[in-house]
Amino acid sequence: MFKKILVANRGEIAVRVIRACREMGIASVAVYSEADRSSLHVQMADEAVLIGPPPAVESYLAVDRIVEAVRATGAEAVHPGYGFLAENPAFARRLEEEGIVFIGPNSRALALVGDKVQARQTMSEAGIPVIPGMKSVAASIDQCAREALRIGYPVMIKASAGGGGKGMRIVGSEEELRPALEAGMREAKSAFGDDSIYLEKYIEEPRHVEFQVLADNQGNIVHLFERECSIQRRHQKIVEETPSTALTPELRKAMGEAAKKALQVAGYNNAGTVEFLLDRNRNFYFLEVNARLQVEHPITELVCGIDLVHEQIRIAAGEALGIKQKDLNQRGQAIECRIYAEDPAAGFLPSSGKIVFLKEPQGPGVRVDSGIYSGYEVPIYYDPILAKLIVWAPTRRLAIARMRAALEDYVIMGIQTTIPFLRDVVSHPSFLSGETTTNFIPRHFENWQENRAGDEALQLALALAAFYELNRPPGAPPPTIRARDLSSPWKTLGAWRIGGKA
Ligand code: MV4
Repeated sequence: MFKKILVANRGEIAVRVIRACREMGIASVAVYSEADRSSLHVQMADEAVLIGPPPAVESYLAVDRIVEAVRATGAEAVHPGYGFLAENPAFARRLEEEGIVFIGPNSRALALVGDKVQARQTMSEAGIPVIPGMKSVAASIDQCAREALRIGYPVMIKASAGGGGKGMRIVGSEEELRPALEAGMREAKSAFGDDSIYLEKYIEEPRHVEFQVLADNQGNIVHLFERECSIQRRHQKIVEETPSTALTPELRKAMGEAAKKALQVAGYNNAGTVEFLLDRNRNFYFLEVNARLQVEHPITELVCGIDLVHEQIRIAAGEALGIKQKDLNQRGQAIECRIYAEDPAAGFLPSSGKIVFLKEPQGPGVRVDSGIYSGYEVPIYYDPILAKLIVWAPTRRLAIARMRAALEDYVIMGIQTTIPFLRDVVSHPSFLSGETTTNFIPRHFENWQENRAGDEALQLALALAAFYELNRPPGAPPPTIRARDLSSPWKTLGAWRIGGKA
């Protein structure tokens, strides 16, 4: 087993990986930018190396500086977390060449699944259902027009280098095709430096259901069932849960087998996720492979009783999987809400500044994967995710009740967060009934505004408490506001604008 691992990331995911290292008796090395000197991951790691200025290209994306930090600290392996260099084949290859273990898939498999057209081709040849569409990248507008007629409108334009919805366009008819192709290619070029595009049949109101897979270096492979991730806003996931309300045991089995097959034919190892779209008739189609530990991995951990980061590290160290498919099952329901530093009442504008007061929820079945603390200053440079609130309960009804209670208890003052919005999302009748498609947020939460408590005395009391907290002398006790004193204090506290941004 490794003695020392370098974590090439920041925020909650770096903290998550550092915790796993500590549990496994492995020393951890954090890397950080000048904007992250006082970040939680730096405080929690055994060692920390400053790798550059705030912009990610000069720090968290700077391969040479990360390799230098590995050399300087004597780490044997690198965990990339998600984002940054996690799915960069050149980074994985560089580490392979340097004799450093990349805790993730091999660079060949990474390159294969990162090319959407090549991945589609590979999966289709392996008998995995893919969305009807073109077999290779578009060569001309005329070819696209012919292919679109064959596929049948509406069609969707996608970037081959794509992902994340960039360069995507829905085309309803032949008249719209040319301008949409031109716009899609322009967007793909500027986002990925590659204007290759292709066409697929447009699936209306799909669900996004993904399967977690673990594959070791000896050829053993298991899936850890699905995550339902349909509740998204502009391709950013908001709420994820498992099991999905859409799957039957038969469908789950077929999709799980397809997910394993997909990674097998790609020559993949370590943890990976296979994304599928599910149409109204519950046909499933391969969408893409996420070649990393995902943000929403904890819900799988809670229902399967497996620590995915421990498994990733063991696989990377060359150990054979100790888990057999027949021993895996889904127990209860898990739900995750992503807590972002964004103002949901102002079009999800990023919100940065000092967290002047923090109270994280706790209780049975409540897990908070967090990268923040009271007094922490949220920098403007990076992804706005602050923390993830994950709950587990024996049933979906109880899990929702637990999530609602935990969101009520969650207080972050000083910056705006998505917490008030999430409270409304998990309370929505369509969420309760499991009617979660990718149209959920646009349909039910267009132009969301918080329904603030009208009680002015309550608002004043909370403002005073927050003011006191901001100016509290050293040694003085923190403000206490008791739930029984006020109707819904935490809800209002969480929403109250404090700290210069009001
Ligand atoms: C689609 C689709 C409908 N039809 N492809 C969005 C992100 C990218 N990875 C794939 N995406 C989609 N591809 C076809 N042929 C609808 C989406 C889509 C979507 C997919 C998953 C989760 C949320 C989504 C939100 C809007 C559109």
